[in-house]
Amino acid sequence: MSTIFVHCGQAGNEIGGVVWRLAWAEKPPRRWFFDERGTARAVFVDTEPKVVRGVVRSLGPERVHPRCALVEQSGRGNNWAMGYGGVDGGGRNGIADAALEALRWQWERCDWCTGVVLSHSIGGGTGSGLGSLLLQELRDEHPRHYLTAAAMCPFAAGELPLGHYNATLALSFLQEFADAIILFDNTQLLRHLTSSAAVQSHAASHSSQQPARLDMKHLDAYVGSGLAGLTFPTDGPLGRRPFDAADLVIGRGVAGEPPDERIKHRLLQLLGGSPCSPFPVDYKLSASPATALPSQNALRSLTLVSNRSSAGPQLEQILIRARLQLLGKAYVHHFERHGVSTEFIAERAEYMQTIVDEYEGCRAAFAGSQPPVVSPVRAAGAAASLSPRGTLPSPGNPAAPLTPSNIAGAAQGFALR
Ligand SMILES: Nc1nc2c(ncn2[C@@H]2O[C@H](COP(=O)(O)OP(=O)(O)OP(=O)(O)O)[C@@H](O)[C@H]2O)c(=O)[nH]1
Ligand SMILES: [Mg+2]
Repeated sequence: MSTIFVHCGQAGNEIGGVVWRLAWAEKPPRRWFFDERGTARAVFVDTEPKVVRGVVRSLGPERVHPRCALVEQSGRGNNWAMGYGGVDGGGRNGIADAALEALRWQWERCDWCTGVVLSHSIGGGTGSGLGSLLLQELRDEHPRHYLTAAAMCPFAAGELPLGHYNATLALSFLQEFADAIILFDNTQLLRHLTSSAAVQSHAASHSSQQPARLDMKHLDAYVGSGLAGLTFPTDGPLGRRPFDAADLVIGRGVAGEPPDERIKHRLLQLLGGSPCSPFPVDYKLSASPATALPSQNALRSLTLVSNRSSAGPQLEQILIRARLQLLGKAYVHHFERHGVSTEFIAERAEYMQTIVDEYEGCRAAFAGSQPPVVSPVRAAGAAASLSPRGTLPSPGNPAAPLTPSNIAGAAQGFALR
């Protein structure tokens, strides 16, 4: 049983590098993640060469199969339309074909593949646009397997002019084609890590240690170890198994130790009850000390992914910014030039609005203690609406349920100890 990873665009590959360094550092190494020759069951793809080459160099070229490290020279100019349609538009997207071919190749070499985990940012061009296309195509090829996206949201200040359009478009595709979305928010991550660094620096002021300076690498380390904590195999009633989208809380630690009731109690306090699930906190334990992630320097760690309505305001902020730009038709010519019309962006924004509204409905119902009507995390095998390759799907197809429930807001809770 294996899971295949695809790392797409700059941020996706930087995070992939962290995940795979942790995978190799585990003792004994997990055979689910590697083929019989010890290379990663992963595809690293970017439209610029630098990051993928750096990641391959740092992991060791023998760890990544040459046909699974795919690069182009041009980049996608922080433009979703170029990532989705290719530089020329018109459905010709050579790197997408190559990535799908590499994924097929990886898939055929697994005895039993549970699905694919995609890591990417949704604010640029490649991770957001190419990532959207890959998910759409993978859903077409594998309607009954889990597709999970670990998506980095752009900084709220909007460091890229097209960032909020890109994020809106990508989120609408993730909602339509993925079974689970793990949202990381750069702004929240930076805030969280800055306050942790402040605490550490306060402690360091009493010692001779210098406080660390925060940069993107710290964000990547945090996200990568969170993703590893979630997606590495655990010991469940069915034996050791890799990640599936049903896991919500994963404890890793000392052999045979039962779940700590105090931690469970604290988690319940933190999360509150859930009107959606009779099991608001579910543990999947890893019984081997080896699975305590080495980067954490701890024998025990707990990874938490919570499916909470708090993802709603996060999505809303992205949407509001995109809609404000759309009102003034700001920058839309960048998309039109590559075959994505203003109407299409408006449609996808409208689609995302329904998700935000559903989250708001959940929050309102929760506040009034009325159990809201939401479906559970979409099960593997749920039908998704499919579009012919290279054509843009129209949103709102009834086959793709408009529920917020497959978007998990993960930013606040990761790696609780
Ligand atoms: N957390 C995190 N975010 C990043 C990283 N690199 C870029 N970002 C964020 O991702 C967005 C830009 O996406 P990139 O991943 O650089 O873009 P890309 O997917 O390579 O697409 P193009 O370069 O436009 O072709 C911005 O919001 C950045 O803040 C990273 O290493 N970690
Ligand atoms: Mg790039």
